[in-house]
Amino acid sequence: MKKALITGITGQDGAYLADLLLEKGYEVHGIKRRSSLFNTDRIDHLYQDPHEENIRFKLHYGDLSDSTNIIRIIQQVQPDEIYNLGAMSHVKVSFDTPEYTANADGIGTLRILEAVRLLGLTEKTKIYQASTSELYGLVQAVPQSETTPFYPRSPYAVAKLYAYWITVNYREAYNMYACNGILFNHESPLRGETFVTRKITRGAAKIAMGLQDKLFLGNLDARRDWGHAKDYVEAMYLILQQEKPEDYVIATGVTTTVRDFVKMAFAEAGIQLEFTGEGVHEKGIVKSCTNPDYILETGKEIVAVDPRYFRPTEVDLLIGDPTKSMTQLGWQPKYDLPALVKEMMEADLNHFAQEKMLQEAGYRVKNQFE
Ligand code: NDP
Ligand code: GDR
Repeated sequence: MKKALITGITGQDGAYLADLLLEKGYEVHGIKRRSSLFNTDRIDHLYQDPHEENIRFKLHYGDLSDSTNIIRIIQQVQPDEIYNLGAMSHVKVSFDTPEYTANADGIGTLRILEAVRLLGLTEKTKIYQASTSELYGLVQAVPQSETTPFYPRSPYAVAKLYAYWITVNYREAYNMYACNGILFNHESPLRGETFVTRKITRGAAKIAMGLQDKLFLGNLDARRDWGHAKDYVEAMYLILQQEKPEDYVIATGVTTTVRDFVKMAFAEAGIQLEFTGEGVHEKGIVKSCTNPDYILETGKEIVAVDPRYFRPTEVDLLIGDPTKSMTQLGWQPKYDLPALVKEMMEADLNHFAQEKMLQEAGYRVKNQFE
Protein backbone atom coordinates (compact mmCIF):
# COMPACT_ATOMS: atom_id res chain seq x y z
CA MET A 1 0.00 0.00 0.00
CA LYS A 2 1.42 3.39 -1.00
CA LYS A 3 1.76 6.01 1.73
CA ALA A 4 1.18 9.71 1.15
CA LEU A 5 1.91 12.57 3.54
CA ILE A 6 -0.06 15.78 2.99
CA THR A 7 0.89 19.07 4.64
CA GLY A 8 -2.05 21.49 4.70
CA ILE A 9 -4.53 18.60 4.89
CA THR A 10 -7.10 20.77 6.71
CA GLY A 11 -7.19 23.25 3.80
CA GLN A 12 -9.32 23.22 0.64
CA ASP A 13 -6.88 21.25 -1.53
CA GLY A 14 -5.74 18.98 1.29
CA ALA A 15 -9.31 17.81 1.81
CA TYR A 16 -9.97 17.04 -1.88
CA LEU A 17 -6.57 15.37 -2.27
CA ALA A 18 -7.07 13.18 0.81
CA ASP A 19 -10.41 12.04 -0.66
CA LEU A 20 -8.75 11.21 -3.98
CA LEU A 21 -5.78 9.32 -2.53
CA LEU A 22 -7.95 7.29 -0.15
CA GLU A 23 -10.13 6.37 -3.12
CA LYS A 24 -6.98 5.21 -4.92
CA GLY A 25 -6.09 2.90 -2.01
CA TYR A 26 -3.35 4.97 -0.36
CA GLU A 27 -2.63 5.17 3.34
CA VAL A 28 -2.97 8.91 3.91
CA HIS A 29 -1.14 10.85 6.62
CA GLY A 30 -1.78 14.53 7.21
CA ILE A 31 -0.13 17.27 9.23
CA LYS A 32 -2.53 19.50 11.13
CA ARG A 33 -1.73 22.48 13.30
CA ARG A 34 -2.85 22.71 16.87
CA SER A 35 -5.59 25.32 17.19
CA SER A 36 -7.81 26.46 20.04
CA LEU A 37 -10.91 25.27 18.17
CA PHE A 38 -11.27 22.18 15.97
CA ASN A 39 -9.96 22.98 12.47
CA THR A 40 -10.83 19.71 10.73
CA ASP A 41 -14.28 20.59 9.31
CA ARG A 42 -13.22 19.84 5.74
CA ILE A 43 -11.91 16.34 6.57
CA ASP A 44 -14.24 15.25 9.37
CA HIS A 45 -15.96 12.80 7.01
CA LEU A 46 -12.64 10.94 6.66
CA TYR A 47 -12.08 10.35 10.37
CA GLN A 48 -11.12 6.82 11.35
CA ASP A 49 -10.97 5.72 14.97
CA PRO A 50 -7.24 5.31 15.80
CA HIS A 51 -8.14 2.46 18.19
CA GLU A 52 -9.28 0.34 15.26
CA GLU A 53 -7.02 -1.92 13.16
CA ASN A 54 -5.97 -1.12 9.57
CA ILE A 55 -6.48 2.60 9.73
CA ARG A 56 -5.74 4.29 6.39
CA PHE A 57 -6.17 7.92 7.49
CA LYS A 58 -3.94 9.41 10.21
CA LEU A 59 -3.28 12.94 11.41
CA HIS A 60 -0.12 14.23 13.08
CA TYR A 61 0.28 17.51 14.90
CA GLY A 62 2.89 19.68 13.24
CA ASP A 63 3.92 22.93 11.67
CA LEU A 64 6.07 23.83 8.68
CA SER A 65 8.03 26.25 10.84
CA ASP A 66 9.36 23.40 13.02
CA SER A 67 12.20 21.39 11.40
CA THR A 68 12.51 18.71 14.05
CA ASN A 69 8.79 18.04 13.91
CA ILE A 70 8.89 17.70 10.11
CA ILE A 71 11.87 15.34 10.30
CA ARG A 72 10.21 13.19 12.98
CA ILE A 73 6.93 12.85 11.06
CA ILE A 74 8.65 11.98 7.78
CA GLN A 75 10.87 9.46 9.57
CA GLN A 76 7.87 7.85 11.22
CA VAL A 77 5.66 7.75 8.11
CA GLN A 78 8.34 6.89 5.48
CA PRO A 79 6.04 8.27 2.75
CA ASP A 80 6.23 7.31 -0.92
CA GLU A 81 4.79 10.71 -1.80
CA ILE A 82 4.72 14.05 -0.01
CA TYR A 83 2.29 16.75 -1.12
CA ASN A 84 3.46 20.05 0.38
CA LEU A 85 0.22 22.05 0.39
CA GLY A 86 0.66 23.77 3.77
CA ALA A 87 1.08 27.53 3.49
CA MET A 88 -0.09 30.93 4.64
CA SER A 89 -1.99 31.13 1.38
CA HIS A 90 -3.71 34.54 1.48
CA VAL A 91 -1.99 37.09 -0.78
CA LYS A 92 -3.42 40.19 0.94
CA VAL A 93 -2.64 38.86 4.45
CA SER A 94 0.97 38.20 3.39
CA PHE A 95 1.51 41.98 3.27
CA ASP A 96 0.58 42.02 6.98
CA THR A 97 2.62 38.94 7.97
CA PRO A 98 5.54 38.88 5.50
CA GLU A 99 8.13 37.25 7.77
CA TYR A 100 5.82 34.47 8.91
CA THR A 101 4.79 33.88 5.29
CA ALA A 102 8.44 33.59 4.20
CA ASN A 103 9.08 31.12 7.01
CA ALA A 104 6.09 28.84 6.41
CA ASP A 105 5.83 29.07 2.61
CA GLY A 106 9.49 29.49 1.64
CA ILE A 107 11.68 27.89 4.32
CA GLY A 108 8.90 25.39 5.13
CA THR A 109 9.45 23.88 1.68
CA LEU A 110 13.20 23.69 2.29
CA ARG A 111 12.52 21.88 5.59
CA ILE A 112 10.55 19.18 3.76
CA LEU A 113 13.20 18.71 1.06
CA GLU A 114 16.04 18.71 3.56
CA ALA A 115 14.27 16.22 5.84
CA VAL A 116 13.88 13.79 2.93
CA ARG A 117 17.58 14.21 2.10
CA LEU A 118 18.79 13.86 5.70
CA LEU A 119 16.69 10.73 6.24
CA GLY A 120 18.15 9.07 3.15
CA LEU A 121 14.78 8.94 1.41
CA THR A 122 15.77 10.70 -1.83
CA GLU A 123 15.20 7.57 -3.90
CA LYS A 124 11.98 6.54 -2.20
CA THR A 125 10.02 9.72 -1.58
CA LYS A 126 8.52 11.86 -4.36
CA ILE A 127 7.66 15.47 -3.52
CA TYR A 128 4.94 17.72 -4.91
CA GLN A 129 5.35 21.44 -4.24
CA ALA A 130 2.24 23.66 -4.38
CA SER A 131 3.52 26.42 -6.64
CA THR A 132 1.27 29.16 -7.91
CA SER A 133 0.32 31.42 -10.79
CA GLU A 134 1.08 34.30 -8.39
CA LEU A 135 4.72 33.71 -9.43
CA TYR A 136 3.91 35.40 -12.78
CA GLY A 137 2.70 38.54 -10.99
CA LEU A 138 3.28 41.59 -13.16
CA VAL A 139 2.30 40.53 -16.66
CA GLN A 140 5.30 39.60 -18.83
CA ALA A 141 3.41 37.59 -21.47
CA VAL A 142 0.08 35.82 -21.84
CA PRO A 143 -1.06 33.11 -21.69
CA GLN A 144 1.38 32.11 -18.95
CA SER A 145 3.18 28.77 -19.44
CA GLU A 146 6.06 26.82 -17.90
CA THR A 147 8.53 29.09 -19.74
CA THR A 148 7.01 32.51 -18.92
CA PRO A 149 9.33 34.60 -16.68
CA PHE A 150 8.28 35.20 -13.07
CA TYR A 151 7.73 38.64 -11.49
CA PRO A 152 6.19 38.11 -8.02
CA ARG A 153 4.10 40.96 -6.58
CA SER A 154 3.53 40.06 -2.90
CA PRO A 155 5.43 38.63 0.07
CA TYR A 156 3.40 35.45 -0.53
CA ALA A 157 4.55 35.20 -4.15
CA VAL A 158 8.17 35.97 -3.25
CA ALA A 159 8.14 33.21 -0.60
CA LYS A 160 6.62 30.83 -3.16
CA LEU A 161 9.34 31.84 -5.65
CA TYR A 162 11.97 30.60 -3.17
CA ALA A 163 9.98 27.40 -2.70
CA TYR A 164 9.74 26.92 -6.48
CA TRP A 165 13.47 27.27 -7.07
CA ILE A 166 14.61 25.27 -4.03
CA THR A 167 12.43 22.42 -5.32
CA VAL A 168 14.09 22.65 -8.75
CA ASN A 169 17.51 22.88 -7.10
CA TYR A 170 17.04 19.76 -4.95
CA ARG A 171 15.81 17.88 -8.01
CA GLU A 172 18.94 18.85 -9.95
CA ALA A 173 21.46 18.65 -7.09
CA TYR A 174 20.34 15.40 -5.45
CA ASN A 175 18.45 13.72 -8.25
CA MET A 176 15.22 13.84 -6.24
CA TYR A 177 11.76 13.32 -7.69
CA ALA A 178 10.58 16.81 -6.73
CA CYS A 179 8.11 18.76 -8.88
CA ASN A 180 6.26 22.05 -8.97
CA GLY A 181 2.63 22.22 -9.97
CA ILE A 182 2.10 25.84 -11.01
CA LEU A 183 -1.60 25.97 -10.26
CA PHE A 184 -3.83 28.84 -11.27
CA ASN A 185 -6.68 29.85 -8.93
CA HIS A 186 -8.97 26.98 -8.06
CA GLU A 187 -12.11 27.20 -6.01
CA SER A 188 -14.92 25.06 -4.62
CA PRO A 189 -17.58 25.08 -1.92
CA LEU A 190 -14.67 24.31 0.47
CA ARG A 191 -12.76 27.47 -0.50
CA GLY A 192 -11.67 29.68 2.42
CA GLU A 193 -14.27 32.37 3.15
CA THR A 194 -11.97 35.36 2.53
CA PHE A 195 -10.84 34.46 -1.00
CA VAL A 196 -12.80 36.49 -3.51
CA THR A 197 -14.94 33.76 -5.11
CA ARG A 198 -16.20 32.35 -1.82
CA LYS A 199 -16.63 35.83 -0.37
CA ILE A 200 -18.85 36.58 -3.38
CA THR A 201 -20.91 33.37 -3.27
CA ARG A 202 -21.44 33.70 0.47
CA GLY A 203 -22.30 37.39 0.13
CA ALA A 204 -24.72 36.76 -2.75
CA ALA A 205 -26.45 33.97 -0.82
CA LYS A 206 -26.79 36.09 2.32
CA ILE A 207 -28.06 39.14 0.43
CA ALA A 208 -30.60 36.99 -1.43
CA MET A 209 -31.91 35.73 1.92
CA GLY A 210 -31.98 39.08 3.62
CA LEU A 211 -29.13 38.18 6.02
CA GLN A 212 -26.82 40.92 4.67
CA ASP A 213 -27.39 44.28 2.95
CA LYS A 214 -24.29 44.85 0.92
CA LEU A 215 -21.13 43.13 -0.32
CA PHE A 216 -17.91 45.18 -0.17
CA LEU A 217 -15.13 44.15 -2.55
CA GLY A 218 -11.75 45.46 -3.75
CA ASN A 219 -10.44 45.48 -7.33
CA LEU A 220 -13.28 44.41 -9.64
CA ASP A 221 -11.06 44.63 -12.75
CA ALA A 222 -8.66 41.86 -11.68
CA ARG A 223 -8.83 38.89 -14.02
CA ARG A 224 -8.28 35.31 -12.94
CA ASP A 225 -8.20 31.88 -14.55
CA TRP A 226 -10.54 30.02 -12.19
CA GLY A 227 -10.89 26.22 -12.09
CA HIS A 228 -12.33 23.67 -9.65
CA ALA A 229 -10.14 22.30 -6.83
CA LYS A 230 -11.42 18.78 -7.44
CA ASP A 231 -9.97 18.81 -10.96
CA TYR A 232 -6.71 20.35 -9.76
CA VAL A 233 -5.89 17.74 -7.11
CA GLU A 234 -6.09 15.09 -9.86
CA ALA A 235 -3.32 16.98 -11.62
CA MET A 236 -1.20 16.96 -8.42
CA TYR A 237 -1.51 13.19 -8.26
CA LEU A 238 -0.67 12.78 -11.97
CA ILE A 239 2.44 14.97 -11.62
CA LEU A 240 3.91 12.44 -9.18
CA GLN A 241 3.08 9.40 -11.38
CA GLN A 242 5.34 10.29 -14.34
CA GLU A 243 8.62 8.67 -15.34
CA LYS A 244 10.57 11.93 -14.99
CA PRO A 245 10.02 14.72 -12.45
CA GLU A 246 8.98 17.95 -14.19
CA ASP A 247 7.07 21.17 -13.50
CA TYR A 248 3.58 21.75 -14.93
CA VAL A 249 1.09 24.61 -15.36
CA ILE A 250 -2.46 23.66 -14.35
CA ALA A 251 -5.11 26.08 -15.62
CA THR A 252 -8.28 26.27 -17.71
CA GLY A 253 -7.04 28.83 -20.28
CA VAL A 254 -10.08 31.07 -19.67
CA THR A 255 -9.88 34.35 -17.76
CA THR A 256 -12.74 36.32 -16.16
CA THR A 257 -12.97 39.58 -14.21
CA VAL A 258 -14.02 39.68 -10.57
CA ARG A 259 -16.98 41.84 -11.74
CA ASP A 260 -18.21 39.11 -14.10
CA PHE A 261 -17.85 36.49 -11.38
CA VAL A 262 -20.07 38.67 -9.16
CA LYS A 263 -22.73 38.89 -11.90
CA MET A 264 -22.63 35.12 -12.47
CA ALA A 265 -23.00 34.39 -8.75
CA PHE A 266 -25.99 36.69 -8.22
CA ALA A 267 -27.59 35.37 -11.43
CA GLU A 268 -27.59 31.87 -9.85
CA ALA A 269 -29.95 33.31 -7.21
CA GLY A 270 -32.14 34.91 -9.90
CA ILE A 271 -30.74 38.39 -9.28
CA GLN A 272 -29.52 40.36 -12.32
CA LEU A 273 -26.94 43.01 -11.44
CA GLU A 274 -25.62 45.97 -13.36
CA PHE A 275 -22.57 48.03 -12.50
CA THR A 276 -22.45 51.83 -12.65
CA GLY A 277 -19.78 54.37 -11.74
CA GLU A 278 -16.03 53.99 -11.82
CA GLY A 279 -13.12 53.07 -9.54
CA VAL A 280 -13.94 53.42 -5.85
CA HIS A 281 -17.38 54.82 -6.80
CA GLU A 282 -18.42 51.74 -8.78
CA LYS A 283 -21.64 50.12 -7.50
CA GLY A 284 -23.57 46.97 -8.30
CA ILE A 285 -27.32 47.60 -8.39
CA VAL A 286 -30.28 45.26 -8.82
CA LYS A 287 -31.55 45.30 -12.41
CA SER A 288 -34.17 42.66 -11.78
CA CYS A 289 -34.95 39.86 -9.39
CA THR A 290 -36.84 36.96 -10.92
CA ASN A 291 -36.68 34.52 -8.03
CA PRO A 292 -39.89 34.81 -5.98
CA ASP A 293 -38.09 33.42 -2.88
CA TYR A 294 -35.71 36.37 -2.73
CA ILE A 295 -37.40 39.74 -3.00
CA LEU A 296 -34.97 42.52 -3.84
CA GLU A 297 -36.12 45.91 -5.06
CA THR A 298 -34.90 47.09 -8.49
CA GLY A 299 -32.28 49.84 -8.17
CA LYS A 300 -31.08 48.70 -4.72
CA GLU A 301 -27.31 49.01 -4.30
CA ILE A 302 -25.94 45.68 -3.08
CA VAL A 303 -22.27 45.70 -4.17
CA ALA A 304 -19.76 48.48 -3.43
CA VAL A 305 -16.01 48.97 -3.66
CA ASP A 306 -14.01 49.33 -0.46
CA PRO A 307 -10.36 50.36 -0.99
CA ARG A 308 -9.36 48.47 2.17
CA TYR A 309 -9.37 45.35 -0.01
CA PHE A 310 -6.91 46.81 -2.56
CA ARG A 311 -3.41 45.36 -2.48
CA PRO A 312 -0.24 47.50 -2.39
CA THR A 313 0.85 45.69 -5.57
CA GLU A 314 -1.78 43.84 -7.58
CA VAL A 315 -1.69 40.99 -10.09
CA ASP A 316 -3.99 42.25 -12.85
CA LEU A 317 -4.25 39.38 -15.30
CA LEU A 318 -3.75 35.65 -15.06
CA ILE A 319 -4.53 33.24 -17.88
CA GLY A 320 -2.73 29.93 -18.05
CA ASP A 321 -1.64 27.74 -20.92
CA PRO A 322 -2.27 24.13 -19.82
CA THR A 323 -1.01 22.54 -23.08
CA LYS A 324 1.85 20.65 -21.40
CA SER A 325 -0.28 19.14 -18.63
CA MET A 326 -3.04 18.21 -21.07
CA THR A 327 -0.69 16.49 -23.52
CA GLN A 328 1.92 14.99 -21.15
CA LEU A 329 -0.24 14.16 -18.13
CA GLY A 330 -3.49 13.63 -20.04
CA TRP A 331 -5.09 15.99 -17.54
CA GLN A 332 -8.52 17.34 -18.48
CA PRO A 333 -10.69 19.48 -16.20
CA LYS A 334 -14.33 18.37 -15.83
CA TYR A 335 -15.70 21.71 -14.60
CA ASP A 336 -15.99 25.00 -16.47
CA LEU A 337 -16.60 28.33 -14.71
CA PRO A 338 -20.43 28.30 -14.95
CA ALA A 339 -20.51 24.79 -13.39
CA LEU A 340 -18.14 25.93 -10.63
CA VAL A 341 -20.20 29.04 -9.81
CA LYS A 342 -23.40 26.97 -9.81
CA GLU A 343 -21.97 24.41 -7.37
CA MET A 344 -20.59 27.10 -5.03
CA MET A 345 -23.85 29.07 -5.06
CA GLU A 346 -25.98 25.98 -4.44
CA ALA A 347 -23.83 25.10 -1.43
CA ASP A 348 -23.94 28.62 0.04
CA LEU A 349 -27.67 29.12 -0.61
CA ASN A 350 -28.32 25.82 1.11
CA HIS A 351 -26.03 26.67 4.03
CA PHE A 352 -27.57 30.10 4.63
CA ALA A 353 -31.13 28.80 4.31
CA GLN A 354 -30.34 26.58 7.30
CA GLU A 355 -28.51 29.39 9.10
CA LYS A 356 -31.51 31.68 8.63
CA MET A 357 -33.87 29.11 10.14
CA LEU A 358 -31.58 28.65 13.15
CA GLN A 359 -31.26 32.41 13.67
CA GLU A 360 -35.02 32.94 13.34
CA ALA A 361 -35.72 30.15 15.83
CA GLY A 362 -33.28 31.77 18.28
CA TYR A 363 -30.79 28.86 18.23
CA ARG A 364 -27.95 30.94 16.82
CA VAL A 365 -26.83 34.55 17.08
CA LYS A 366 -25.58 36.36 14.02
CA ASN A 367 -21.75 36.19 13.72
CA GLN A 368 -20.69 39.84 13.43
CA PHE A 369 -17.27 38.91 12.02
CA GLU A 370 -18.75 37.30 8.91
P1 NDP B 1 -5.81 26.84 2.30
O1 NDP B 1 -5.49 28.18 2.83
O2 NDP B 1 -7.22 26.38 2.17
O3 NDP B 1 -5.05 25.75 3.20
C1 NDP B 1 -3.74 25.95 3.66
C2 NDP B 1 -3.35 24.81 4.58
O4 NDP B 1 -2.03 25.06 5.08
C3 NDP B 1 -4.27 24.67 5.82
O5 NDP B 1 -4.38 23.30 6.11
C4 NDP B 1 -3.46 25.38 6.90
O6 NDP B 1 -3.78 24.93 8.19
C5 NDP B 1 -2.06 24.93 6.50
N1 NDP B 1 -1.00 25.75 7.08
C6 NDP B 1 -0.91 27.10 7.13
N2 NDP B 1 0.22 27.48 7.74
C7 NDP B 1 0.85 26.35 8.11
C8 NDP B 1 2.06 26.06 8.81
N3 NDP B 1 2.84 27.05 9.28
N4 NDP B 1 2.41 24.79 9.02
C9 NDP B 1 1.62 23.77 8.57
N5 NDP B 1 0.47 23.96 7.91
C10 NDP B 1 0.09 25.24 7.68
O7 NDP B 1 -5.06 26.71 0.89
P2 NDP B 1 -5.47 25.87 -0.42
O8 NDP B 1 -5.90 24.53 -0.02
O9 NDP B 1 -6.32 26.71 -1.28
O10 NDP B 1 -4.05 25.78 -1.16
C11 NDP B 1 -3.15 24.70 -0.93
C12 NDP B 1 -1.75 25.12 -1.35
O11 NDP B 1 -1.74 25.46 -2.73
C13 NDP B 1 -1.20 26.34 -0.64
O12 NDP B 1 0.19 26.14 -0.49
C14 NDP B 1 -1.46 27.50 -1.59
O13 NDP B 1 -0.53 28.52 -1.38
C15 NDP B 1 -1.26 26.78 -2.91
N6 NDP B 1 -2.02 27.31 -4.05
C16 NDP B 1 -3.38 27.45 -3.96
C17 NDP B 1 -4.10 27.86 -5.05
C18 NDP B 1 -5.58 28.05 -5.00
O14 NDP B 1 -6.12 28.71 -5.91
N7 NDP B 1 -6.28 27.48 -4.02
C19 NDP B 1 -3.42 28.12 -6.35
C20 NDP B 1 -2.01 27.88 -6.33
C21 NDP B 1 -1.34 27.48 -5.22
P3 NDP B 1 -5.03 25.56 9.02
O15 NDP B 1 -6.25 24.87 8.50
O16 NDP B 1 -4.69 25.19 10.42
O17 NDP B 1 -5.03 27.03 8.76
P1 GDR C 1 -5.48 35.42 -5.19
O1 GDR C 1 -6.98 35.13 -4.71
O2 GDR C 1 -4.91 36.64 -4.59
O3 GDR C 1 -5.49 35.34 -6.69
O4 GDR C 1 -4.70 34.19 -4.55
P2 GDR C 1 -8.11 36.06 -4.10
O5 GDR C 1 -9.37 35.33 -4.31
O6 GDR C 1 -7.76 36.51 -2.73
O7 GDR C 1 -8.07 37.37 -5.06
C1 GDR C 1 -8.33 37.28 -6.44
C2 GDR C 1 -8.46 38.68 -7.01
O8 GDR C 1 -9.67 39.28 -6.53
C3 GDR C 1 -9.39 40.61 -6.14
N1 GDR C 1 -10.37 41.03 -5.14
C4 GDR C 1 -10.50 40.55 -3.89
N2 GDR C 1 -9.83 39.57 -3.24
C5 GDR C 1 -10.22 39.26 -1.98
N3 GDR C 1 -9.60 38.25 -1.34
N4 GDR C 1 -11.22 39.96 -1.34
C6 GDR C 1 -11.90 40.97 -1.95
O9 GDR C 1 -12.78 41.58 -1.36
C7 GDR C 1 -11.53 41.27 -3.29
N5 GDR C 1 -12.01 42.16 -4.20
C8 GDR C 1 -11.30 42.01 -5.30
C9 GDR C 1 -7.96 40.55 -5.61
O10 GDR C 1 -7.40 41.87 -5.56
C10 GDR C 1 -7.33 39.64 -6.62
O11 GDR C 1 -6.91 40.36 -7.75
C11 GDR C 1 -5.25 32.87 -4.60
C12 GDR C 1 -4.73 32.12 -3.36
O12 GDR C 1 -5.39 30.89 -3.28
C13 GDR C 1 -3.24 31.88 -3.47
O13 GDR C 1 -2.82 31.04 -2.40
C14 GDR C 1 -2.95 31.20 -4.81
O14 GDR C 1 -1.55 31.01 -4.94
C15 GDR C 1 -3.48 32.05 -5.96
O15 GDR C 1 -4.88 32.21 -5.78
C16 GDR C 1 -3.25 31.38 -7.30
